[in-house]
Amino acid sequence: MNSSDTYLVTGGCGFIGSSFILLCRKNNKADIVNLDALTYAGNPLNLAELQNDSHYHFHKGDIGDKELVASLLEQYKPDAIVNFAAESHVDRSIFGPEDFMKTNIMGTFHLLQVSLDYWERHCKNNPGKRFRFLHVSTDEVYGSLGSDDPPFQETTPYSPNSPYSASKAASDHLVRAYVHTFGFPGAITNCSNNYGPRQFPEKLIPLMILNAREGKPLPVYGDGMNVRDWIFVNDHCEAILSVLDKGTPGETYNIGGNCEKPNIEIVRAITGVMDELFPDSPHVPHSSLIHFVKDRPGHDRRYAVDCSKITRELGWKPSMTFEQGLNHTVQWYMDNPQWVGSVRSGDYLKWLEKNYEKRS
Ligand code: NAD
Ligand code: TDX
Repeated sequence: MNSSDTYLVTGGCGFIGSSFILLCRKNNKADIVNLDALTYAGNPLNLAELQNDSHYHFHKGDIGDKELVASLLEQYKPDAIVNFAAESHVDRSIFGPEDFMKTNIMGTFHLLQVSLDYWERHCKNNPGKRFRFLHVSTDEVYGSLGSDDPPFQETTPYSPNSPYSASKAASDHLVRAYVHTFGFPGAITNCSNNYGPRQFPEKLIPLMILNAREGKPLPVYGDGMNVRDWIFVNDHCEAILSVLDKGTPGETYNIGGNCEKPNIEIVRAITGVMDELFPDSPHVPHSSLIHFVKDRPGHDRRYAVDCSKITRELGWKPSMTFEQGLNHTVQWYMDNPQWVGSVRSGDYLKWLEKNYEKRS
């Protein structure tokens, strides 16, 4: 891919999509067309700094809207489509799975079908037009590991356990089937837990940062010993760029941070950073705010990702240490009260009430 390329990015107003777009524009990597439905998780403020960038175009809409997607493909003739658009929160998928099926399965299906048509008409028989469809997925499709199991590899059988991960697994299978059946140049990335600036504060790390600052309880599910493999969001975005540039169509690439930690360790690390930043706070030690609450139903015990394939084949590896990444993230939330205010709408407050009332 080169700097005159155009990428159609879906879900670009969300956490990872916005980081990806900012990275692309910062490096003048490609022109960006961002298609986002602006659900509760999509925040135009995430990309406010691009408002005068003539190489960035925003369109509000649904990936399942075939006419709209077809017209965008005709208008912009992108060199790649990067599909971030999804419902992404596991707890929400337990309380209300329908939107997950609509966007993650049917939305991806419609996007694929329209993209296939575009590719067949404009790229397939045109040696001058290199095209990629990159589907951004999750390590959760592989299910849950025991404490002694080896990390997930690309060949690990799918075994999704939540409505969220089942919907992502279904979308991965659709991409795979379009590659196999039609020779469509799709690739899939399965990444572990991201953290960093602009993550919606329903997810563990930003929720704990904001609650700790405000002296609210820090709700740890179950015994706090569920393990996740944490990656700083920019490392994930760099990995996606390397798959777009150097990846082989039809392949799957696992992406991870080589950073397995139990949840309680993450929460304690956050309270430690808060103690250092705010030694005069009445909530010191912030660890006194930790509360163990009722577990998530079907809570996967452990995720760990073997990302040796992308390192070996494409030369990517994570660069941010957890300590650096966490300090940077906490500081970002402290420095951006306007952003925090903007996402704490009525919907967010209703969600907190619904989720955490059931756990107390
Ligand atoms: P997010 O919830 O922060 O953002 C999702 C974005 O998609 C929002 O901007 C939303 O408005 C948009 N969207 C939702 N439905 C849409 C639709 N029908 N049409 C168009 N846009 C729509 O999610 P995120 O954390 O940035 O995750 C992005 C992608 O990465 C998802 O596919 C997710 O499954 C995957 N992923 C996330 C993580 C993680 O730790 N957050 C890890 C691995 C993979
Ligand atoms: O209040 C909480 N307390 C708590 O103990 C919350 C919100 C979470 N947790 C636990 C549940 C998980 O074990 O922390 C861990 C992380 O939870 P989430 O931030 O909800 O992430 P997770 O369920 O692991 O899924 C995330 O990583 C993979 C993303 O939300 C997915 O989109 C991605 O695919």
